[in-house]
Amino acid sequence: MEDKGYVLVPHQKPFRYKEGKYTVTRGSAWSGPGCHDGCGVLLYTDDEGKLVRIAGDPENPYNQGRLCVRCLDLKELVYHKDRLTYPLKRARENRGKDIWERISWEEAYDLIETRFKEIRDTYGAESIGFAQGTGRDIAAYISRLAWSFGSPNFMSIFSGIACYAPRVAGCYATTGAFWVADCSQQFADRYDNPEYKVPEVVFIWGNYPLKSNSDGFYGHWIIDIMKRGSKVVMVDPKATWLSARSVLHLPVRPGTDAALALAMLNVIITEDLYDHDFVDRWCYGFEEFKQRVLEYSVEEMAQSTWVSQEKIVAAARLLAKSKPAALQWGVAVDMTKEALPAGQAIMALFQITGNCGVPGGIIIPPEILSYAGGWGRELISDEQKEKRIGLDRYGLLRQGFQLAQPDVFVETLETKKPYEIHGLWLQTHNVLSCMGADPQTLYELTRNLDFIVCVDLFKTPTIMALADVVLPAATFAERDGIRIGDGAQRGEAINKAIQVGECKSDMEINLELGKRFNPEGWPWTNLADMFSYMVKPTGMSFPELQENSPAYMPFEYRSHETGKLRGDGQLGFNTQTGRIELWSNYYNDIGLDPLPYFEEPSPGPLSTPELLDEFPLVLTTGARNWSLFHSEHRQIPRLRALHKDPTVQIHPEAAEKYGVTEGDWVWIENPRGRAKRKVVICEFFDPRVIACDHGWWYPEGDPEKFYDVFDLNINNLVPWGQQGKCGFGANYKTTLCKIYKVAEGE
Ligand SMILES: Nc1nc2c(c(=O)[nH]1)N[C@H]1C(S)=C(S)[C@@H](COP(=O)(O)OP(=O)(O)OC[C@H]3O[C@@H](n4cnc5c(=O)[nH]c(N)nc54)[C@H](O)[C@@H]3O)O[C@H]1N2
Ligand SMILES: Nc1nc2c(c(=O)[nH]1)N[C@H]1C(S)=C(S)[C@@H](COP(=O)(O)OP(=O)(O)OC[C@H]3O[C@@H](n4cnc5c(=O)[nH]c(N)nc54)[C@H](O)[C@@H]3O)O[C@H]1N2
Ligand code: SF4
Ligand SMILES: [Mo]
Repeated sequence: MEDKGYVLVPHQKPFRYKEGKYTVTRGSAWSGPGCHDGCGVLLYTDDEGKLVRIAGDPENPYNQGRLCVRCLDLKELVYHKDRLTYPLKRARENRGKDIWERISWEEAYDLIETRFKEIRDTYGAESIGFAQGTGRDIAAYISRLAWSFGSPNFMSIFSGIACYAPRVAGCYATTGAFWVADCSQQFADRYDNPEYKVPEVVFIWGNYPLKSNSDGFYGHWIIDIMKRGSKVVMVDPKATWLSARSVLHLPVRPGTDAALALAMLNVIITEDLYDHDFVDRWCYGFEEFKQRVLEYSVEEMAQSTWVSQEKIVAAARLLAKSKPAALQWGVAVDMTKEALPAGQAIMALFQITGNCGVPGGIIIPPEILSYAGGWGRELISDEQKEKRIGLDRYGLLRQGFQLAQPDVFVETLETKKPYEIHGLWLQTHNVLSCMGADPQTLYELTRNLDFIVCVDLFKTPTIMALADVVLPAATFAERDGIRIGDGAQRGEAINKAIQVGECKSDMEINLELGKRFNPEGWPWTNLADMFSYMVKPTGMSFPELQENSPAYMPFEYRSHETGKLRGDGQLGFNTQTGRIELWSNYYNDIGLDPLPYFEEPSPGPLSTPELLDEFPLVLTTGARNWSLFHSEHRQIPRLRALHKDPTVQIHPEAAEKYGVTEGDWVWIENPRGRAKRKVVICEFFDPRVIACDHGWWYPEGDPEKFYDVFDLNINNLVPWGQQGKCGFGANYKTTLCKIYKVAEGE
């Protein structure tokens, strides 16, 4: 074991030990089922190798022994009768029918190898798309599979890649790095680290961390810092448990976050509350930025955002006067068409107030391995790389982001230009239930493709509708792996405790198939060798990491002052000017507006007032709940009991106005489509706003009706092809709609 300066967490016991009659395996809960975090867990198994109990690992600094309900209930999921436990195939003419044949892994691999190679030989490797969902440990392995096969089209089939990618791409373009709220997550000794300071105030913006634990950020840390004195400001259209405990709640109209941020910037600049020293030394383009910001008056933006002028001014002053102040933001920022400038404006609030790189402010999370760029880029030829869908249209895809642009992919399915798509590899991706916009159109465009493979834990609507071959994936309890995901990365092992059926991990599947597609691209004889290769930067092999997890990377604050952020060792940030670019050279170079701006979401009450008569309500969708991860967990009885049906939350005044009452089944409809929901009356929202949950299908429903997904999916109301100007961002969380009762028999 080579000393690379990593800080290890001392353990009393090896990673696998006996406790009474049980064997305990220490590890990480990442993934499946899905989650962005991968908390430290202890898996208890009995003599027969059965999982009997799961507990949080108190020695793991990340979650410090805590677990949420989805992990606590893992046993029910792992041994569920509907788990996929062996490979399946279905004859091409039976697509859509529940007629499957059990096959061996060998036969499945043979079939996939033969069909994929046929398609590659006939139409080119680019005609197969390799797609994944979120929050499961797959990014590195699926990008490598795609690129080693020769396809540049690695992606999520997700309009505007409207999750995380806009925030990450925007931050990289303007600052050369991504930033996260400092909750001491980068230190093995956490809040006790002598350098750490809790934020005086934390802005929680378009995010509900207690339920979502998003992007490697464990929600409980917010409670931890509140207990240590942090104040909270919530930017959320919804009144919540946290907003009730915050010093300010800004109930922003869905899709208008940029307007709010620009108005706050206006206050901070006009009242001269910004950090002159930081702006002078480390920011570029302040004068132009200031002129732009001054175009957004508090008065006008209050009208756009439905947040009062007093609250906007109070929030701006509180932010500017609190040192340090942190930002914890979420997917609501991405789920509007012009997400990039929205994120740019929100980030600028924390930049011009001097909160970058300071203890308790926003920090650049240490990174062992960059997944955002994918793994295995060297395996695809330059010629194939250039065929990536969307590359010719969007400059942002050229640097850093290696994904195909999904709206252009859908367009390509339809127009067959610049080439035809013939196959799909869908791994951790129930795209017809959850990620895809307009699922019926997506279904029509994919149902006749030559060959489709899905890798999943359960039979989903996507599998029923599209798959020819289905491969059963393992949960985190059933596999080895490494946890190097989002947020502050730590080297952490996922350790196998049990085997269920013939399930294999995604890593094993991709390694075995990868060897068939391109043996040089997958030179490892087994998984441990592959993982050892991947965690080399820690100075440990995989077996060493298993004993020494989690391993924390060396970290320092204000690294821009010590030349650690740039390849050339110069001081400053990793941008063209070495500064944080408030006026972005990068955007300017690729033909985008270099400054942040706000565009009214459309459709919307201010942009399309003519629609208001028929579609009077603003709809936001998809706010997370405790027990369901996207389209998962619907078949797990205890988790489903916490959230039984798809719901619409509506204010009592609005309910009365539109003639619906608690428990009614209703349609939520806009010009694009409609979805069924059950009414929940509450005063969480402005009477002009309603909220629907997402990801719905009924596993108990008819598989040949794709488990009712086309009635239940709220994305029936979301179009393809309305992505932001930069290719990122889409209106998943803002549209206009109406509500009316489902007729009898419907
Ligand atoms: N209207 C609306 N739509 C939304 C959102 C919203 O807020 N509003 N949120 C969006 C966001 S942010 C995202 S990221 C997407 C998510 O969309 P997806 O990530 O596509 O989520 P799922 O539909 O749940 O599909 C994941 C599938 O992977 C399977 N699975 C789980 N773990 C594993 C594993 O380890 N291996 C394998 N092979 N399979 C696994 C699950 O059983 C499930 O069928 O949805 C988006 N959809
Ligand atoms: N339990 C559970 N956890 C999850 C997931 C899950 O499905 N279930 N999904 C995971 C994924 S992929 C993601 S991306 C994250 C997302 O998790 P978060 O980033 O927390 O996003 P949401 O829960 O969709 O929305 C957060 C808050 O934004 C508010 N909101 C809605 N519209 C707007 C708006 O226009 N502006 C602002 N400022 N706020 C708005 C909602 O009311 C909600 O309270 O969660 C991850 N974690
Ligand atoms: S955040 Fe919750 S669901 Fe995710 S790994 Fe941790 S305990 Fe499990
Ligand atoms: Mo997401």
